[in-house]
Amino acid sequence: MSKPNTASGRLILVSNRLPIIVREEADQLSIELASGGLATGLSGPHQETQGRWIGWPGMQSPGGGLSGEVQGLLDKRGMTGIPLSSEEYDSYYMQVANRSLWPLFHYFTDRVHYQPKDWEVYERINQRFAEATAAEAQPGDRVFIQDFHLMLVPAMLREMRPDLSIGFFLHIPFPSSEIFRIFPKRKQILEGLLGADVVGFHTLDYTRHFRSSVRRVLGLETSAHGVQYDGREVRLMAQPLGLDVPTWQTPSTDPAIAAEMLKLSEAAAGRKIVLGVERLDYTKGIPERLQAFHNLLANRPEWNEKVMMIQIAVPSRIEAEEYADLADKAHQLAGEINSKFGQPGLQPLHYQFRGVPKETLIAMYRMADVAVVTPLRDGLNLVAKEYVAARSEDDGVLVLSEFAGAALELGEALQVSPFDLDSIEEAMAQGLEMDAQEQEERMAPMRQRVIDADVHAWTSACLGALDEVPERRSPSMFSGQITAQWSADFKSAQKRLVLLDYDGTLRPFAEHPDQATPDKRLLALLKRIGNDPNTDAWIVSGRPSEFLAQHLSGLGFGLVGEHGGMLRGPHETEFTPGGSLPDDEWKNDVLQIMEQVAQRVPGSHIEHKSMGLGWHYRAARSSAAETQAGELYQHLGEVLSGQGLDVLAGNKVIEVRPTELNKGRAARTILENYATTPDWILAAGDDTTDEDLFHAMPAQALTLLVGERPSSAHFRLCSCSALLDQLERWYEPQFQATRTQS
Ligand code: GDG
Repeated sequence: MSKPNTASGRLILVSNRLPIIVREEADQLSIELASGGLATGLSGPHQETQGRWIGWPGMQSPGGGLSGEVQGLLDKRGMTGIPLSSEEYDSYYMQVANRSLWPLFHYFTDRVHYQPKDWEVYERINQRFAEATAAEAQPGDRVFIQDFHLMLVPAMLREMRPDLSIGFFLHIPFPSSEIFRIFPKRKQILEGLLGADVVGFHTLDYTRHFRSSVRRVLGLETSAHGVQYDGREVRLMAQPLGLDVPTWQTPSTDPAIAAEMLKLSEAAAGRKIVLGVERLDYTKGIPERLQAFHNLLANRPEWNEKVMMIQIAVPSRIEAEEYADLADKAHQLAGEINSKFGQPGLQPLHYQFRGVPKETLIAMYRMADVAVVTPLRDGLNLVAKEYVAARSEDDGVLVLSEFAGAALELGEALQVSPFDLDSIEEAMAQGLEMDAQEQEERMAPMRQRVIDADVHAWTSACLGALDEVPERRSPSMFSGQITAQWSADFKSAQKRLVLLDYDGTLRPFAEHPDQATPDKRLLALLKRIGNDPNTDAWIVSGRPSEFLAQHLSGLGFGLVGEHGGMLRGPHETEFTPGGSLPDDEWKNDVLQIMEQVAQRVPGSHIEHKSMGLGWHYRAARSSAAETQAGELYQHLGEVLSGQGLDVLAGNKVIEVRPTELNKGRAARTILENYATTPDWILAAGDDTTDEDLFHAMPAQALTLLVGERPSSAHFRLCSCSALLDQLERWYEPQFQATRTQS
């Protein structure tokens, strides 16, 4: 009995801006597809699945709607336009996205212009995007939402359409939690993003920052894969965006590129070329770079007539005052460099405050001896990758900021700190002087990497993660026809095997583990199961063996304690180890760490087991307990890595125990005792340690999760008492009698 496998549906893309350019000529509207790596990567699956792309078409809608003509044109291309009035554009896009979230996420906290009234508009527009998506999506569709403009959409959409698989990708950095938690709406942003099933970032650093923000701000538990939230596992992934490589490999014989290369070589007049290209944005480090170029000319006069720099600064968000100030500053510096170091007919700096056509850009990448990409902070940085992809001869030198996400992939670049102007100047000089062999040794591996990890690799990784979502959902309820079928099988079975976890499965959690003893109802039920001649029954628990022996002896059950560490058969009186005992040297170190944390969190306590140690914080009063648990989990994971020990984040407990000993291994030991596998097997459990038990079960077993979370169990019941009700029905004498008669 396996879970339904939902075939991937259509792809619904959601981004602030649609990938189009709307043109109006002689009263005639037309729509052209915009080029760009992201649009190219996503347009394939968009078309193949006959999907939909939802976004703002780029023109302001004073009346609050799009004309039928525009919508008709978009429709033909599988697009849905979201209208924005100029006031909405200003609040949602300029003020919140560009003047609050952009500086915050790039660590420019002093530039954050947060205004509650603008945030309301951001919420409203996110709601508008979510509603349009909910209306568009059919059952089984996958939704992929892009970037920081739409961070509330995942949760809003889930509220309306919990059936959809929802992915989100952040194209800018996710900052350290120390920066992120400054923002007044930090909680709402995290909850918004956690509405997705998969959240993607460019680098592992950003996933780590996100995880620590989630722990710190929302107090949630996180794991290596993601975050447990609202009965779901939100998967986090690090996948840097790639290029549409062929664009940057267009040969130099292309007439437009050839013409541009000729123009450039005339302008260079034999000088080497240093290149900078970006939107004019304060994150990109343009004034710092110009200053470093100034210093190069001032400190190394031998280069004065041998080098020219081209700096393309594409106007961007220029209506905001900080961008206008930046433009002034860059202009002023450019003027200073040329007046100081220029000679008649020979300007050292070609500063262009405008964008250039793609062919010109390719020509510049091909001609530049050194590309200087030195952002102060950048999510990834495509320019660095484009320069590398365009170097078909494996020559040229890339100077790259260590604060760009792309630095992790482009390790052979000359990496610099953009805050250290001397290091930029030094790298520029080193690049200008580098011999051909070293250039190739550095460029060739980078180029291969950029070619391999292209935009299609990014798309298939992101969509692949979305495809897995249906399998990661909570199991479906154990009810109706399914229960009836398993009940019929129960009756006809000759030999049954029942494996039950204890805490959270048979007995709800109490504030302190010692208080969670079995009550009369549970004892009566267990006795009935244990006495059934057709049933072999086991408790498979994380509890110390002493607790199990004290409270669950004499019921006819076999007992497994310490997550499989200790076993005692139904007719035995002593526990034996579930495997070879590892040495105990690690325990003192772990105990010391746990004691420090326990001291800080009143009400928490440490549990000693023969195989492991656990720090319990269910009874902790301090709201910092979750944060401490997260820190402890991470710290122990790092300290103990490679020692054959597992660190488990259970239900309000962090445990350390030998990897080799788990409930799955204990279950396999039990199963090995049968010459013929029992014909009716039940395994029930609630927390992640029970997943080992579920995995160890043969395919025909019934695996039941108590509670709601993603699990490999076949079905779920909502509570301990629902499980007890079901077991009582199966093991009541009347039910047994029907079996005997039949
Ligand atoms: C954000 C993140 C992340 C630039 N000038 C011209 C021109 N460009 C093109 C480049 C490149 C793109 O613009 C810029 O991309 P970046 O990645 O460098 O930077 P952002 O715009 O800040 O992008 C960034 C990116 O999202 C993707 O996830 O890498 O970290 O900040 O493709 O070629 N194109 C043309 N003329 C120009 O003058 N034709």
